[in-house]
Amino acid sequence: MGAEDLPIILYHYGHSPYARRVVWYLNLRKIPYTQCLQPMILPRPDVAQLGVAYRRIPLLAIGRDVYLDTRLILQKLEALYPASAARPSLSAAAANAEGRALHSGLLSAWTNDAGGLFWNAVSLLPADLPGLNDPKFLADRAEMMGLPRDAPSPLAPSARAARRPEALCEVAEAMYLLESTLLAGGGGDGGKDWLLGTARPTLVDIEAVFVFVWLAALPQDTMGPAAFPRLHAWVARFVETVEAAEKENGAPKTAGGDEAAKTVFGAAFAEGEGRVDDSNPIVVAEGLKKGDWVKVWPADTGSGHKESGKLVSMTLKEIVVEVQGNEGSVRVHAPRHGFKVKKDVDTSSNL
Ligand SMILES: N[C@@H](CCC(=O)N[C@@H](CS)C(=O)NCC(=O)O)C(=O)O
Repeated sequence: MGAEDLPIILYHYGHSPYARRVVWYLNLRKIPYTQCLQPMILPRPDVAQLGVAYRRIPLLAIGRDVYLDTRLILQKLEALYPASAARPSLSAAAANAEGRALHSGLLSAWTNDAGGLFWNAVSLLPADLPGLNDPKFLADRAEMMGLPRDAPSPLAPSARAARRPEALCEVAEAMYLLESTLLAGGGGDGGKDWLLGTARPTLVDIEAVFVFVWLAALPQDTMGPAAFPRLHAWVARFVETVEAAEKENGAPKTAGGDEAAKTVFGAAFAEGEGRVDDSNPIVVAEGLKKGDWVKVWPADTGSGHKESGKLVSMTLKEIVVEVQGNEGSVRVHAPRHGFKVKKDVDTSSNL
């Protein structure tokens, strides 16, 4: 059975700019999925019943494999759902080696990594956004950032206002970079339609555009269409393209947490077990072997929520652990970049 026959469940909430990356991808490639909608703050019992400790959104289950972090999720969807007439390609690899480099490392790190463009965009959110004035939301995100509950929130309006001038400069600089390089040079005045000069958007567009789509809904300051016409045209083109795809595919099915968990536990694995690469420097340093009990967690945010389970596979790209949920086990896949793995004591005897 191939991944094509397995259920795909996206755990997310509508306001998550990270989840939009995956929703766009699935729609542009016409890959059907089911969504399991989550609250914007903890607790998330639907995720907990899978045995998954990770607290961030989104997560994607393909069969009995659960993928964390959109960077890995997008790469896995690429690998497990090869392009066909029914599933149009978004692959940057189809474009050229430059495109591959841009997607698999550079733009992804630029927009996502700690302190990068995403964080600067957060500093620009309007002061009156309801969540950002809700003490429960601020306490939840303080926990996510590893701060004590009574510490001043870096998301509170006053803290974001203090960072705003610098964030405006950072974001404008990023806009300038795209405007004057990847979006320029299409021949006409308007520059290129997509970052790699392709006829359709690619993964490279998704990696870069999501922060700007989020920002496009905000007051424009010095970053409006007059200053960055190509960038704004690209964002509008992207939104129009994904909205058309979403309309064509129709709304996804929605499952409640119990139904979603039943589907996951009842499904086959999407991938073989893989192996623990014993030449990997972290594997060597930690003395890791397949089957060892380990903890795995994100290094930037949400690091207080650690997966605990048996090491199934570890490569340069990925760490996979088997964790015990309510009705069976699932394999949790985390990208190696941005995540930590450490040997741990087996606290369970039933895996
Ligand atoms: N690097 C992660 C970042 C995910 C992330 O930070 N997501 C936000 C929502 S957009 C989040 O989880 N916020 C806290 C929460 O919802 O619990 C990814 O690419 O998936």
